[in-house]
Amino acid sequence: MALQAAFSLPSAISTPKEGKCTAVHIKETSLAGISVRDHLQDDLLLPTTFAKDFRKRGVPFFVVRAQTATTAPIIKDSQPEQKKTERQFNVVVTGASSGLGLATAKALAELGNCHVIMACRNFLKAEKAAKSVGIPKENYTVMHLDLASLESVRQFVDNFRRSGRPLDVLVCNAAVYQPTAKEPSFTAEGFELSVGTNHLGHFLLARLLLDDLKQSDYPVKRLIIVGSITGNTNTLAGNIPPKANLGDLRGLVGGLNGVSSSPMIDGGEFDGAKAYKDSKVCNMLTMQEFHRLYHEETGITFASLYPGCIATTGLFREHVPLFRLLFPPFQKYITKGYVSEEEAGKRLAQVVSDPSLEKSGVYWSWNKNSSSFENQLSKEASDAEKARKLWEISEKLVGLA
Ligand code: LMG
Ligand code: NDP
Ligand code: PMR
Repeated sequence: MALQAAFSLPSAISTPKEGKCTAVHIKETSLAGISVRDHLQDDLLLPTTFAKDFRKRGVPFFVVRAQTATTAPIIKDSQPEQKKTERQFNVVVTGASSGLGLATAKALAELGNCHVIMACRNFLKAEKAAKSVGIPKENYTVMHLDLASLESVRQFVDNFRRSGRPLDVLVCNAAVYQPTAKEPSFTAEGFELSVGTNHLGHFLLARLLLDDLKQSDYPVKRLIIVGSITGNTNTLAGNIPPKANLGDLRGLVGGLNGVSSSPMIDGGEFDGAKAYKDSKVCNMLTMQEFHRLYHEETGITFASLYPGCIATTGLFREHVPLFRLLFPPFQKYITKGYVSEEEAGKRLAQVVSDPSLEKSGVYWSWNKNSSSFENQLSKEASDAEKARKLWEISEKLVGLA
């Protein structure tokens, strides 16, 4: 309830009028003990210089503090002259045609001054999805990206650069999950599909776009890679078999091709559910290696997150029908780990632009009150040596080394 109340306040949300402000207005509201205020004394809540800098420069953001749901103060002190020249805040979201990616695109567009580049494999589906959730035309562009093809990743980067838009935030969100596949399938370059798409495609994309992020002159520069609880064996969910385990990475070294090497990172027999969980471990390790190598030098924030169990998304499309039927009520009423797509999208949107979530190298999670906190990763998902090895092998596989 508190979780819903924190963000599902459509009637209390109004979009800013042209030229006036860039953040979301939330009227005086109190729900389930949660107070959401319009004229928030934000300087009490945020590191002051930081918050002021954000406001002056017109960065749209959500603010959520421990035990209290709040929303971004309105930018009142911006000069009108500044407004005229202020550019949109540009965020690339992969896999924005459904589920979490689409909900995030919607939440970002609602901030007002944000332009979402929806990087999707199915152009028409993405266009329809954007329209169906009511994202205004001026707040999004669909660009083709098939993460299961490294050629397509390179093509996307070229197209994006040709668009002339600066890049402020990259969100690596897309994923495939094949829990019922008996045999592996492969990407264009012959990597097992789940790790090939979820990890290697994103690895190349993020590496190539790092230069663009570096060039951003916005106060917010972030690279976010979506992780998950199921890749973390320090949790109950991460202990449901098959468990993630990258082993000594021998299958990855061999190229995951299922011919001269195993299609699995650890060199074992193919298991689609495990391959997905392994890919999420790769996502979380990659974020940490980016942080270690580039945070200090570039000032870019690198982060990962577990948005909650969004049991209704297309991720489970290949699962057996009985699972798809029982999984949402199971998560809602038994584990209580369920979150709606809308709520999860708002969480990811916070990681994109909220100044209080600026810290780099963090794996964010949310508690029952929908307050964000820095979560602990499992031993394997925080193994610095494995992160380094994964980075080096991945570089070779995607042709960067
Ligand atoms: C596996 O199959 C594959 O076998 C494996 O290879 C891999 O691909 C894996 O991670 C992917 O998927 C999935 C699934 C098939 O198998 C399982 O999940 C095994 C466990 C199922 C056992 C169910 C018992 C669960 C006990 C939960 C807690 C106890 C609750 C007690 C009930 C109290 C009621 C008040 O199986 C299925 O497809 C069906 C299983 C669906 C999984 C979701 C669990 C549902 C549990 C029942 C929930 C009922 C919800 C009702 C809510 C109403 C409450 C008021
Ligand atoms: P969805 O299936 O709804 O969304 C996945 C998106 O990825 C879709 O837009 C899909 O495109 C896109 N995609 C798949 N393959 C490719 C590809 N080759 N190239 C480009 N895009 C591709 O699932 P979710 O929204 O649930 O998943 C989003 C993220 O959230 C994933 O990273 C997942 O691991 C993570 N996550 C999800 C949880 C959940 O409970 N659902 C829990 C924790 C993390 P298309 O629409 O064309 O199929
Ligand atoms: Mg899991 C607190 C308990 C919890 C949470 C938060 C999740 C999240 N799951 C929990 C518990 C359990 N799950 C239990 C007790 C079971 C046995 C019945 C169980 C089973 C289960 C299955 C079969 N759960 C699953 C599956 C999947 O196929 C999903 C998966 O592993 O995808 C890789 C899944 C998930 N459980 C979650 C989350 C978030 C998922 C979705 C996948 C993800 O993106 O990580």
